[in-house]
Amino acid sequence: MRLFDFDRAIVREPARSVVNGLRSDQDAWPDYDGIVREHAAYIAALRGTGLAVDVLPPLEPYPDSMFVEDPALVFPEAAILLRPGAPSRLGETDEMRSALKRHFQTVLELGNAQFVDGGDVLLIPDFVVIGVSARTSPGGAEALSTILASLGRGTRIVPVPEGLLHLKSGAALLDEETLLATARMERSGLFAGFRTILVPEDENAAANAIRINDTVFVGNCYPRTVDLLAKADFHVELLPVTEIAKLDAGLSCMSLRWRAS
Ligand code: CIR
Repeated sequence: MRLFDFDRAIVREPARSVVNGLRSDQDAWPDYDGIVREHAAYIAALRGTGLAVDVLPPLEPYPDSMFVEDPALVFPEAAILLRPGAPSRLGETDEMRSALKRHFQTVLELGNAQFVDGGDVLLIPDFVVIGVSARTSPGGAEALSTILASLGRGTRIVPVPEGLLHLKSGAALLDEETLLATARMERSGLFAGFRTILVPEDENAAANAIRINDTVFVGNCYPRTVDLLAKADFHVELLPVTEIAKLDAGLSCMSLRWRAS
């Protein structure tokens, strides 16, 4: 089974409050209807690759709760409830618990007083990379590393390069030996030894792509990245991301994906 072979996903519908989600550009106001359309296209794409998608209801008190990748991590053998590092998102953990218990026999939890965002966790062959960022504390990374060791999974803890919200804002796994990454991520040397396809500097946000089974999904406003991937023989499909990008979000953050059977 490859790391990007999945048959299940969890997503959460955007709440109306999503327009008040966290963002670095306070002048970028996302449009609610546009976000709903982008989210619907995303769910259809996941289903199109054969995934059974559990769609959770919107949560008005949590504007960023449609970004389900951050409060949890999922593996075939277990799920882990995390603690997002932004105070406005911490309550998303409790809201995710029952969904995880429906799907997983084993649901582990990060200890109190530490923080990890799932966006800072990247699975690559042989180990799990955990980025320390403004959202993921060093203690959180250590606590997660201990939990993953109990599941037999090795980890590497790395600093997330400055200017990136999350580790996966700057890198995505394309296949067992290839990453899609920003130049800044490449320069950091964190993934030395991996074949890397670099996104052009003016398309940095394209690096938050997702490989699901035989398809690489990329945002539809990054034509040069799409060309590079097509030339490298990846089967690429485009998804609309203009509105969610205003919330510093990309494709990985809208789902939890795993292989159940
Ligand atoms: C946030 O700042 O938390 C949200 N507006 C965006 C979260 C994106 N999550 C991700 O890339 N894993």
